[in-house]
Amino acid sequence: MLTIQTDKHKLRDAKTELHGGLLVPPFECPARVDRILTRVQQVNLGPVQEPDDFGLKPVRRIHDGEFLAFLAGCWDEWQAAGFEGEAIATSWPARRMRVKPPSFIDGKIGYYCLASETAISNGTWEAAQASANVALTAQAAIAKGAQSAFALCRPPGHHAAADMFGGYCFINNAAVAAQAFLDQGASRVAILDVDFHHGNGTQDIFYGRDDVFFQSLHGRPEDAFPYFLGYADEKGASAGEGFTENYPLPPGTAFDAWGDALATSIKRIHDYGPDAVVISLGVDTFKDDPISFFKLESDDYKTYGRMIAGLNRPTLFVMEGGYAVEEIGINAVNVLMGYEDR
Ligand code: 5XA
Ligand code: ZN
Repeated sequence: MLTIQTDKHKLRDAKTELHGGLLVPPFECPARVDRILTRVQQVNLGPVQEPDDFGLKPVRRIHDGEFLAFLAGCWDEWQAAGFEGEAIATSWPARRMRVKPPSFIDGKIGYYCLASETAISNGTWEAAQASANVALTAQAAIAKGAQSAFALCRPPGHHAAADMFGGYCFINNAAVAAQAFLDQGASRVAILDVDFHHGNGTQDIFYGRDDVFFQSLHGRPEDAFPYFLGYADEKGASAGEGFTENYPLPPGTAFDAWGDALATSIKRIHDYGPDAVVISLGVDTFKDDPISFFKLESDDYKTYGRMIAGLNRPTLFVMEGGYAVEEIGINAVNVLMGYEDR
């Protein structure tokens, strides 16, 4: 399987994450990609290539222009305001307030942010664009005839909505790639999000549409980030009614129950008959993940890679979360090896 990767991910190197009331080193760190890449090479998964530059046109198909301008200027505006730390939102348009972007960066960042763990710093915007290019290059390889490809994206994307960042995400790489399939002639695309966290951004982007079938298996919102979306009764709206399906699962879920939910989801995707499948591949479902509560074992990743292969559709794997850095390479690449039945 072809892997697309760039060292530009290292430009995303925030030093702080707001976690448990403390500013700690971010869980979403450059070492994650280094470990996965090492494993890709160890098992000879296939060639590793640099991404092409697609510019912002395909990104604008998904994201709001004002939001992208905010991301591009945020760090400079934050510094110009004289703040000493990294850019972190502290105020939001909460219930019964005016949902209107302020001019001053301290307010503007709250308008465009969905969760304050994610700091913006020097290089964040460049890395986010490079990550989208990784997804688009892998998508292009499939459009040219490859049966599968691995977009080793960092930063991840599935929490990013059309006009919101957070949960370590800025540009929704999976959504941008899905839209590219459609723009190049596909009529239906399925997105299967197997990250521990609900893909709220992806759901929100496609909620009113019937050309993208969105499925997410995740920690139930009563207990897990992003908390405010991902219930089983969210099924899409207007033309999108019936094209979103959520599988919220409780703390302690191991592969028996998780795999059952996946089998149901795969059957639903099979019945939909997509031209292409995009997998939002997060491995924070692992039993030792430091910020999640599922109990998958390393071998389970191979098993479910095989299950995904059973769909027999062109499949783009887009890297999302996973913070057990020691095992992230084994777990992520196990999915890809399972898919290839190795
Ligand atoms: O998939 N999303 C993540 O892994 C980010 C979770 C952020 C929790 N504050
Ligand atoms: Zn996650």
